[in-house]
Amino acid sequence: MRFLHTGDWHVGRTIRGRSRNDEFVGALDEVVAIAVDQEVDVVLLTGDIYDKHVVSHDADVLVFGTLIRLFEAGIPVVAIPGNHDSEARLAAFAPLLARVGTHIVPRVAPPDAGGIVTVAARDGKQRASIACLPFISPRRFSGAAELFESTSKGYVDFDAGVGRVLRAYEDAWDDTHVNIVMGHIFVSGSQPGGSEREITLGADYAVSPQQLPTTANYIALGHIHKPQKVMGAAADTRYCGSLLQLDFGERGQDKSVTVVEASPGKPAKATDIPIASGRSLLDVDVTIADLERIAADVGDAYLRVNLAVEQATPGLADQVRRALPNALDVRLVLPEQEGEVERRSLRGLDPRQQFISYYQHAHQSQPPEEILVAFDRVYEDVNG
Ligand SMILES: [Mn+2]
Repeated sequence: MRFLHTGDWHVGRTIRGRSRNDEFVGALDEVVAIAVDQEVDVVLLTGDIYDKHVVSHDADVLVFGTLIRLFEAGIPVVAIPGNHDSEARLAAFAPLLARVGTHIVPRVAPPDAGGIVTVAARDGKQRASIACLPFISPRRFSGAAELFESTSKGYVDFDAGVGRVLRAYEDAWDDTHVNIVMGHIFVSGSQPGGSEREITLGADYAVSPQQLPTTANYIALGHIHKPQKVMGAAADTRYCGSLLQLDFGERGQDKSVTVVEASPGKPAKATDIPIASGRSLLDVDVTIADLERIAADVGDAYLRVNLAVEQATPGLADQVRRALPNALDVRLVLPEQEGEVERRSLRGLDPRQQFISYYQHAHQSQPPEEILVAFDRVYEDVNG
């Protein structure tokens, strides 16, 4: 059987207030075209379908339209929520979408209560048993009693608890089927793409590769935005990555979907197929004299501009934006002063690391855990 593994669509995501709807339209056109060209039997949609719990009409139009086009092409979809999706909203839509071939598993469920979705190949000869592991917050997973125990016990239990769920799926599998796991989880050892929510990549959300079923023909994961094969897992386990470079942390990353050929009892063969519709996100170092030349080079890329000047004068950022209409951030780089090297090196860090660095500088000590928790909460609120 052939599967198309895609996820982390984040439909509805904007960048610095600019809509990316056109890019999503292009990328999802590509996804549908690849599914049709490759004659896949099933699309595995591994969570973070939407970017936010509260969804814009444009985002719904695009997601529903994509699912209907796949249905009309005779290709069923199996989908799970990610941490960006409202599982309650997807649960509400599930019975409707089931009528158009999209099977959503909104919550973790035992194998015989909807946790495993069985799909037939289009030639009717083979069947796939797809075990679904939607995003689960460890806080909910651990159960109320364990909220009173130490944090370390909490995350050991999350890892072991996910392992128990996966073993229950494995026990229910039929070895004449193609057996697949799809999950929205962070497997320890994988490399973040740079714009996932940091808070969901911590140790308490990690699942160790040893917990993943060894008898799976393929394990399709969402959550990490950089496409990659997961090391240390017995079965072929991959993150398909996001469809667009969603933020500057993902600049320079090639985006793709994964097409998987799998048969019962045989290793799968996975191939990444590029998705080209998204604009590039670029960091550029310029002077005022360079602006014209850079404008000709960068095409429609979104830019983070570091403008080197002798001194800060009013209107510089406007001058950059006139020459480079896609400059989203403009930062002035003044001649090296004390502290400048340190400030410059901050640019390579993600926001959480920048905050830690700021805190260390301001307080001459490490930020306490509760401050970091508060930072994560505020950052998550601001970033939706
Ligand atoms: Mn995501």
